[in-house]
Amino acid sequence: MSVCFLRPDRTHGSRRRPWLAIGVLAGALLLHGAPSADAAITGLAPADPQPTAEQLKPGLSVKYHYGIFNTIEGMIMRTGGAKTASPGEPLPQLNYKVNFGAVLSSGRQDGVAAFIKGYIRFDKPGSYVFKVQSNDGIRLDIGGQMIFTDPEVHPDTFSEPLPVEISQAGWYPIEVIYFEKRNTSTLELYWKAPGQAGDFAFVPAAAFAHIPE
Ligand SMILES: [Ca+2]
Repeated sequence: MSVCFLRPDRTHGSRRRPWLAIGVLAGALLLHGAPSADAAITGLAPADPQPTAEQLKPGLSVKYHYGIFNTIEGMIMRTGGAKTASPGEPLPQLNYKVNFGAVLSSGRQDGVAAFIKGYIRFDKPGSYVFKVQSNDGIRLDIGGQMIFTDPEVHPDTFSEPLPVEISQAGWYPIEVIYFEKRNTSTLELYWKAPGQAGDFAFVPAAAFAHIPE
């Protein structure tokens, strides 16, 4: 109320603005939180400059932290994130559904957090639709856009189809932050590329690469 007394000319606006602010916030959450099956994600930026064939090695790079985590955010806060993680063997592609087996290339079955990085190649522009299966938490970014997150502990769960509009062919940065708490673990990335026959297929190993640090 003190604002109203000091600036009586703003009284009218101050009655309306909270609703405006709530509307804008709700809109932002909707846009950022859960891409629907209808709304393609746009604005993905290709790597600039594009990596050269000489720089690139197959698969995605991965770094690990070990511990029991409950959320992506909590895990990053507790560990310090990728900067302090230990490098592991690169991942040829994201097709891990290992039941009670070792998580990714860590050699451990539980209590693993992974920071996965590299490039994904879109051979032509157009509409690509991704699908993720995860257990436990995951966040996926491509070309600087968040494509999907399911940041807490959960059993094997498929995402909705995640349509993405690619405006030019080439290599795009990809980042996956993932953790496995206990029991079974799964990390799978599927796509349906433009003109791809049949159902969703794993993003092929040929579409992933990284620059070793
Ligand atoms: Ca699990």
